[in-house]
This record gives sequence, C-alpha cells and structure tokens, in this order.
Amino acid sequence: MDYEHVREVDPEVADALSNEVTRQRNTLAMIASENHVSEAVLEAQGSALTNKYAEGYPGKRYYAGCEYADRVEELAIERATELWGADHVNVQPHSGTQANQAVYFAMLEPGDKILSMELSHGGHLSHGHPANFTGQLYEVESYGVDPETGYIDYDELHRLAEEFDPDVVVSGYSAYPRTVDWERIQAAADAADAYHLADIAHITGLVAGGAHPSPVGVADFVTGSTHKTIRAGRGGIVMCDEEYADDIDKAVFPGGQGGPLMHNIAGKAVGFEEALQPEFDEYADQTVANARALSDRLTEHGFSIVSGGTDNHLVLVDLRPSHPDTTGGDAEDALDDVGIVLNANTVPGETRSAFNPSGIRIGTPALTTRGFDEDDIHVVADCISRVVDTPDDEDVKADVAETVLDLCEANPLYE
Ligand code: DSN
Repeated sequence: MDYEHVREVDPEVADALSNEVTRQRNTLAMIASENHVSEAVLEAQGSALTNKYAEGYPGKRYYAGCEYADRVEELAIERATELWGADHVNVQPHSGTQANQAVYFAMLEPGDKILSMELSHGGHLSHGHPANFTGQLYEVESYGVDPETGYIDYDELHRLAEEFDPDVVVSGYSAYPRTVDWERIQAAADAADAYHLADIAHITGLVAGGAHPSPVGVADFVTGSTHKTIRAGRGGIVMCDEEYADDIDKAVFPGGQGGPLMHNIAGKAVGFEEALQPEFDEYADQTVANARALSDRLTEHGFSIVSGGTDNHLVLVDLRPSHPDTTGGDAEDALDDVGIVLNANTVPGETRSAFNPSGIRIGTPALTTRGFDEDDIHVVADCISRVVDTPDDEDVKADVAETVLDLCEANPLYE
C-alpha cells in the first residue's frame, strides 16, 4: 500500500495514508467498534463508483448510467437478506446513526417519546442524548443496568415502558457486554404499544455469525453499522418487515440523505459476501471466545469487570475498585504509548466525567481478524495489566511495547 497515485499529487496525504497503514499493522486495535476490513473491501470502497450519483433505488433512479450501481446495490441487498433474514433491507444509510435517523423520521413526529438506554450504561448518542438531534426533537426517558449485577434491569425497563408510554423503545448498545434478551424488550414495547428499534451496530457480525441471538423477527426495526463486527464497507443498514419498507426507503432517501455512497455500498456487498462464507461463523465465535479469555485473565489480575464478564465482543473495565487513582483517560494514554489502542469509557454509576471517565472498553473483533486466539489474548491481557498497574514506569512500557510488536508481527495485517 504505497499510494503511488496519491503520492504524485499530494505527498502529504500519501504519507498520512501510509503511516496509518503502518500504525494499524504495528498496534493492537482494541476499540470495540473497530475492525480491519479485507483488501477486497478496501478496493471496492476505493472504486470508481465514488463518481456515480444514483439517487433512488435499483431500477428507479433519478439519473442515467446506473446499471452497475444497480447491480452492486442489488447484490448488497440480496446478501444482507441472506445474512440476517429480514423481509426488507435498505443498504444506503451513510452510518449507523443515519440508519437510526431513518427509523425515527419514518415512524415518529417531533415531540414523540423514546425510551432508551442511558449513555453511561452503554447506550448511544443517537438513542436520545441531549446533544444529539434525537434529544432535541423527541422526549426521552432512559433505562439502565442493575447497579449490582451490571445486567439490563428488564423489570425496571418494563415498568418504565408502562409509566412513560413511549412511541419507540430502543435496544442495542455500544458498551453492554451481555447477551440482549430481545423478547423481554419486545414485551416492554408491547406493553406500551410502542415500536421496538433494535440497534445492533456493534454486534451485526455476531448476529450474522450465530454468536448472538437475532432481533430480526422480534423487533419492528433492526439497524446497524456495516464496518464493525460484520467487517464490510463503512456505513449503515436498516432492516424491517415488508409493511414498513416504503416508509423506511422514503425516510432514507429523500428523507434524510441525497445520493447514496455507491463505493461504500460496493464495500458492503463484498464484505457481506465474505460474511456468508462458513469461516465467518468461526470468526464470530472466536471473537467472543477471545473477549471471554480477556475478561477472565483481567479478572485474575484483579480488575473489576462490569457484569463480571462478557457474552460478546467487548469487556468493560471499571478501574475504580482496583486502580482508584487511575482514570480511563490515564489508562487509554498509557496503553496507547505501548501500541494498545482502546478507549476510555463511562461505566454504570459513573462518578467522573464523560470526557475522562472511570472505565476502559476493550474489544476483540480486530485482533480476531488478525488471527489472535485465546493464548495471544492472555499475553495482551498481561500487557494491559502491567501498563495500567505502572503507567509511569518507562522500563515496563518499553518491554510491553516490544511484546506488542512481536504479537503484531506474528499476526500480520495487509501483507
Ligand atoms: N463510535 C461507535 C462506538 O465506538 O461505539 C459508536 O458509533
């Protein structure tokens, strides 16, 4: 990846692009929402389809010359339908947030009510945060996890649904490490005669690979991102029953977006084809096995894991019991210094700020793509523990940085 054409025109950007590839090769990407797509997906996203305007849908475009755009979008839709089994799929949302926006725009009026997970308990900005359009257009009530167990408090969620009487209940999370019981959330939505939007952004790949139960066929709407655990081109997706198909399509275009990003839709099609291969189920299972191995090993090192473990691709560590003087930001910075890239994260019962919270969120999707197994993950957990225990010890950091490089070289990326 030497970006020779870019280099001829713009050496500064070429340097940044190749430095980014080197950074990804030589560091451990443990941000739970990130992954490494294949070179096939990269190529599709860098294709000439970026030049094409294709407002509308396959066979019903507002511009000429869309025959190949149509083919690519039809393939993305067919493959998504096979992967997740929904009646209707829209692959045009530019992101997961815009997928959610389409559902709200299709089904709600300004002032309607959303019941969703509190951000610091694992929710998402686009589920009703005051700084997001959702928090400004709609009335929002939050549910959360049980402070003792770290699991969703489904009884309280049900009670809130009856009391608040929402128009939509949102499930699906950004920092929740446990299996979601879609049926119990559907029961709460039914009790309020509300729609149920399941945002599976983080776990699209786990659901497609059979490593997490699917909300398709339970919730009215299922949204997601296409570049996280599913490892396809960057963007979003909306799935729904046939009865909502027209409303959703109109809400995506022309309701919320103009021309679709056809090059990214090509990347989605290619990534979905990869995810349809039998190996992808093994990838999904290994991602979860690696997260469990990480959680178990960090527990042995004395870390406090929110909910006591994980059922999915991420581990949420509350640093307060084991490292009361270390913030999530301190840990993020010290680990970044040695090539372990993750993010500081709020934890349930947060006592610091969203900007410098008390936890770290650690994900295994990208390392699993590189071929890491449980033994490798144990080494990574040992590295995390050493650095967080002694964030200012430069000798420890130098030693860990060497181990990180060894792991990267043993599991190469974009050779
Ligand atoms: N930025 C994503 C995450 O890290 O969870 C969500 O959009």
